[in-house]
Amino acid sequence: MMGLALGMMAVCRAETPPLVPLPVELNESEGAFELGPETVIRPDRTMRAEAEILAGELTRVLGAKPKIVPAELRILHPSQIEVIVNPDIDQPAEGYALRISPKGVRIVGKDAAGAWNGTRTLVQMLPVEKPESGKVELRSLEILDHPRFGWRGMHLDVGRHFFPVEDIKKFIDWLAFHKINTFHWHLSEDQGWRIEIKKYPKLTEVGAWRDSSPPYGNRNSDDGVRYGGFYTQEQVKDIVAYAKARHVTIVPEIDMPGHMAAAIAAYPEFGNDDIPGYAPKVETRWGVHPYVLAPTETVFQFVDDVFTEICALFPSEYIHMGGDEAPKVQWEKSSRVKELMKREGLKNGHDVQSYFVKRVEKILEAKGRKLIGWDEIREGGLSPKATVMSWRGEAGGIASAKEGHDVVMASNSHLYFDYYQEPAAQALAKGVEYEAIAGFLPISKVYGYDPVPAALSETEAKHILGVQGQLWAEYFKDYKKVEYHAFPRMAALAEIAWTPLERKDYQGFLARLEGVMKHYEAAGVNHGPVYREPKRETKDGSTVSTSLGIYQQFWPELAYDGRDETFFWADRELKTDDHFTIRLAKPLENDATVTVQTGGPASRNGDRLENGVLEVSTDGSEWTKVADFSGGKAAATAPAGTSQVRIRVTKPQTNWLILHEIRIE
Ligand code: TNX
Repeated sequence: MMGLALGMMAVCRAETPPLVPLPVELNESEGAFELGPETVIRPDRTMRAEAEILAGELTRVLGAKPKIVPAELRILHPSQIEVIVNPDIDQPAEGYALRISPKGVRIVGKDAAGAWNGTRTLVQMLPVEKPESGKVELRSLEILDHPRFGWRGMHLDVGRHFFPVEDIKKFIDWLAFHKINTFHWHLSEDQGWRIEIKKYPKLTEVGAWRDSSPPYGNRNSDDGVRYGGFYTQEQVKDIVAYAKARHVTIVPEIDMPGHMAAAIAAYPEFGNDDIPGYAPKVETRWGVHPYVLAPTETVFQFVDDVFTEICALFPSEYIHMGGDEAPKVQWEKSSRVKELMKREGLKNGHDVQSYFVKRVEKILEAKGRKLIGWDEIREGGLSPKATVMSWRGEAGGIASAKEGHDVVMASNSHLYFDYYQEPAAQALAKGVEYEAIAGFLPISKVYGYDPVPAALSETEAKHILGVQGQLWAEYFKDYKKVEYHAFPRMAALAEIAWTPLERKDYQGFLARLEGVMKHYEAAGVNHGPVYREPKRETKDGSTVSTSLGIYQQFWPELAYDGRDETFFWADRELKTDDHFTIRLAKPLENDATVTVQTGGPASRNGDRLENGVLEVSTDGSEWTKVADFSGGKAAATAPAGTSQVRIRVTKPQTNWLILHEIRIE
């Protein structure tokens, strides 16, 4: 009887549906709605297109496409999903109310974006495949929801590598899935110009192609393979429409005056062609390159022309002008720039950068658009209306907000998804194609980020438009690798961008993420691991100590935690008598075999112990050698009564030390 009651409780226990981002308010109640092939979608006039998308998504789980019946037709339908807009509901922009009751689902948006967001919540609650019964049961509930920030962004660099139209659309689908409403599309780079500009055909004829790229595993070399690609304007229109239908705004970036080598290779007259040794080319290595646009009238005409075409393609309020990493060396050498500096009273390279940015802002303003740029647009003084994307930490964002500028937080410390999501060595142990640019940005760190810096007052904080994740593509040779880096960290981004601070809860997030991962998997998304910090515990309460330092999170306990995948990694060269010691939870009752293995794939088979001994002790003061290390390994019998086992270095070595699971059995 007891057992039965408990069992039923387990079945009925209210579990938060696996929603990421977590809604502002969610209340479950008794009862459920059964979705089946007879269910219809009832959109109002403004939501027909979105209803079509939803119908497509429901097809997967229902086996047939639900009918769409206009909401205005006042026929009562026994099983329906209403999707309507009502500006009078008590929600801010993009907010919505979603109610599930035995009679059906009702989604009411404050605006069309809000109603769309409601459909995304519904989609996250669906099973990932068709249930055998053909019926889907949705627990009765009520959700009231709206975003914390208006700018919930994901960036993607298509300059370093090019991803086909279909992949970009897939990417947009998943932004929408997580209610990320801004896609920052980084379209030009030193290594490739990726968008057709009719007035300047050579931008893509020449600028979209490079002669070589660095291969995985050796960034300072060349594969010698010609590489390139670009989007035609027709394709861009298609993508913009696709995004718009999903309430995702695309903010295009044309990066200038730096990161412009490809365009300058196509049109050398737009660079600083009056300096010695001038020879622009589409770059074949990553990093920061000296080729920057010249601050001349011809170039500002070019910029104006390019933005004319860009603005015709992209309806976004903001246009991104890049502005990052523009070296000043060429300007300093150019006599043309020197003349300009004299004429305009510019003292140095930063002043020239500022002059450049202000000219671009005028160009965009004349087209009715707002300028946004990376935090280097602050150099030499920021133009009054510019919005700043803070990437070099939070400093540029804080300073800009204090001066009254709008800001999007995109800090490389917490939001660069091109960085490793697990310790680099662990990733590289899987293969050279897991190489990433740098860093260590586990999902927990993304989740822990608050886009509003503590240094801002409440008024200043109003200038934080939102937050954005970055996907620089140097080490993304294909879209599968993009997915590997984007997911699941994008889920954490979504939650910090949407969910109220006080509702954030990492353990709850991880639990909900499991449901989200099922969606990724069913759709074939090549997501990365949910990196969990290893527990710093031995397998049985034994204690370990070492004279060596610890590299990253490769704790000593990991060499005796009962798991083969984890290991200890020292952080320096070895000296004679450095040691690693296990004090056993209780002395051995019988003789046991001890095996130790050092080195391994994480350090490409380096970091073995070259000269050392394995020793045992009953009291920790008298030690008996039981084996020498050979080939990085040692094995021996430890007699009954042994209470401590240690590895001792007998000759210095420059390699560090990796210590795999020590077996005593
Ligand atoms: C810095 S972020 C860059 C990019 C690189 C990125 C690599 C920024 C505005 N500039 O050009 O791809 O680092 O993480």
